Amino acid sequence: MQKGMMVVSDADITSRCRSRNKPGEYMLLPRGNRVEHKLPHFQGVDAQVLTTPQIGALFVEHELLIQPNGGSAKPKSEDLEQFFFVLEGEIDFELEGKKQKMVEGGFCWLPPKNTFQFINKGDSLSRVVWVRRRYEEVEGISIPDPIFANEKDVPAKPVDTYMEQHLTPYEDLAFDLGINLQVFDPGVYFSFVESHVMEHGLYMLYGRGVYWLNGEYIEVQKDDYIYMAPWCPQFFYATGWDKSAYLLYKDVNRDYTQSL
Ligand code: UGY
Ligand code: MN
Repeated sequence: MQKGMMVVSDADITSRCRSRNKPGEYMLLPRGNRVEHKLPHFQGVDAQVLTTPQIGALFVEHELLIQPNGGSAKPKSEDLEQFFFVLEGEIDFELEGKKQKMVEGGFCWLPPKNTFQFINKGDSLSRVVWVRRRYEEVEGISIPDPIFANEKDVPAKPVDTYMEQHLTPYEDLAFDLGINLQVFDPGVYFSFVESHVMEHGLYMLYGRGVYWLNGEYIEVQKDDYIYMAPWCPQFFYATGWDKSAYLLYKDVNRDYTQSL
């Protein structure tokens, strides 16, 4: 046996695994169950794959683990819109030649075909959530310009029973990619069970709670990831003594006729 290798001392390890995959309903992917991959055009970067079309999703989401001096190997441009959110550490981001430092809580949204690259100039690991989807253009509505900001500067508004920050301003119909940050006081729960066509990619930032998904109760905590399929009935209540919050992807502002 390799020195330092983890020895499973408890035969119940699988019964304690919280990861669940219910195709067509939801998937819970705690941090401890995620595996890492390399991606083309990056160096010093490991990627955890969170959501892909294999599960039926119309978006792709990764967590990027960026070592000091790691980042893009060369400028990158894609036919997709993109959203980056810094969970931990920092990155120096360059968009179309313009430089921006992004620290914890920093985020950016890029329209399709923008050329970007980034590097971690810090001396510790940076963790970044990366969401991509195909932008659905609408006649008469122009594609928005890129956004760079920090969630600390985005106003929180009361929605239902909790506070919500729109990181992409999807009150504007030009956005079809909605990212919001939802913050819950301990004990707060939704006022109704949501069921909607929009998919979710949910990244738990801090705190803990119980998610009710299509009839099942699931405990969730910091660093958990949940994919919710269209129409998955969903309900959250926050537990513990402190606030909890998650970063939430949803598709917005389009009429689902694109694939007819
Ligand atoms: O806006 C939403 O769809 C959001 N409230 N859903 C959720 O948090 N599961
Ligand atoms: Mn929802």
